[in-house]
Amino acid sequence: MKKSDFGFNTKVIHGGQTPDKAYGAVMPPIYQTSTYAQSSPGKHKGFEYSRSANPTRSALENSLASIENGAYGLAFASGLAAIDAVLKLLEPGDEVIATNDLYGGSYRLFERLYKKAGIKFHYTDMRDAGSVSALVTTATKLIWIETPTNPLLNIIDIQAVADLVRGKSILVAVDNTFASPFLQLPLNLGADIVMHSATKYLGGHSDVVAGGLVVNDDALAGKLYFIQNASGAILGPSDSYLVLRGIKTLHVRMQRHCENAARVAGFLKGHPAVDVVYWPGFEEHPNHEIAKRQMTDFGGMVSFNVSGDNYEQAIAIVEKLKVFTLAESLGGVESLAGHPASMTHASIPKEVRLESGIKDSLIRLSVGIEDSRDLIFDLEQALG
Ligand code: P1T
Repeated sequence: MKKSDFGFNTKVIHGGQTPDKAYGAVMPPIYQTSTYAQSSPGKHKGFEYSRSANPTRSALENSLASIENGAYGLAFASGLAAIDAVLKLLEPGDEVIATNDLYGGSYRLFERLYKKAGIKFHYTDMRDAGSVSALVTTATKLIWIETPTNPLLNIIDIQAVADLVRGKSILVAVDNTFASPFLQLPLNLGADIVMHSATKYLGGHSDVVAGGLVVNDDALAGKLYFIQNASGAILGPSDSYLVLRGIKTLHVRMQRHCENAARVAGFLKGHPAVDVVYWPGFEEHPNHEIAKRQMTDFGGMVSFNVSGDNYEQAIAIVEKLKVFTLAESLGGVESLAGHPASMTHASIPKEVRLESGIKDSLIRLSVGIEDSRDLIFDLEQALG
């Protein structure tokens, strides 16, 4: 049996991994070294300098490729460093079409750094995949999809978008941070690049900041590897180890995240202090059918607007939570709550944010893997 034929639960543990060559260590040692001895100039055992490659990082990169059903993985110092590497593929004058509801830091990177490098960004509501067509020009080089989106958990049909631009020399990149490969495999759906903030579900324990890219195409992998080495935003060996260790339990954590999120979403729906609940598992979620088709479950994130669109009330609620910690980030074992307008999405101008539907009364929950009963009690007392 080829390793690529393994099921997902086997891949997260064994995919791309071999016992260490020196002593058979089952987990890759943390090769905390910057350089490697050469017996003669250019004669070495496959590693020269740790910016170019490091065995612990390579183990993680092989794991990333395996779990995303890709051929090549690359690990970066953060999710944003991974996005930055993708944008460095572009030339001045190139155009990008991105989803209008996306992580504030991605928007900031696009608008504040790459716009001045001569890249043009168009934002559109990709819940209707057709909205992409009207924006495609001969200058379009990249489609940037986030699904489920951060923070409104909109669902974008990856295959439909990929089909629209097939054969047009336009790269389709999917930020798979919110879903993780346990829920969705963008490369199988026609995407060219999968990106991760491995800080989130892949790492899974809120103890590391990391990013990753996975691709299939040899030439694209070569260009990204060149950028990774030339720009140098690589993930260090200790952090690579932490992400690799996190990945080994991704499947069991994700099951519990999904179960708990379903219970939390069900509790919030119909609560008098809550207006809209955003969770793709609801049948009335606008793209529920697409979520059912392209994902294996509905994820661990739930967002909601406080009744009456009341900003002060939203702040009071997040301040009162005791089991949920008020903090940026998501995807760790512990439950977190965030207020996107003032935290993760504060770098998006208010009018742009409101246009995408991210109100000041929005609360975002990263539902952890605690007892769901305790999470619901906590929300009940805070909403009460
Ligand atoms: O934080 P970093 O590892 O650089 O990843 C950036 C990033 C990229 N894409 C998505 C969808 C993200 O959610 C993030 C980081 N997001 C948060 C810190 C947050 O709380 O939403």
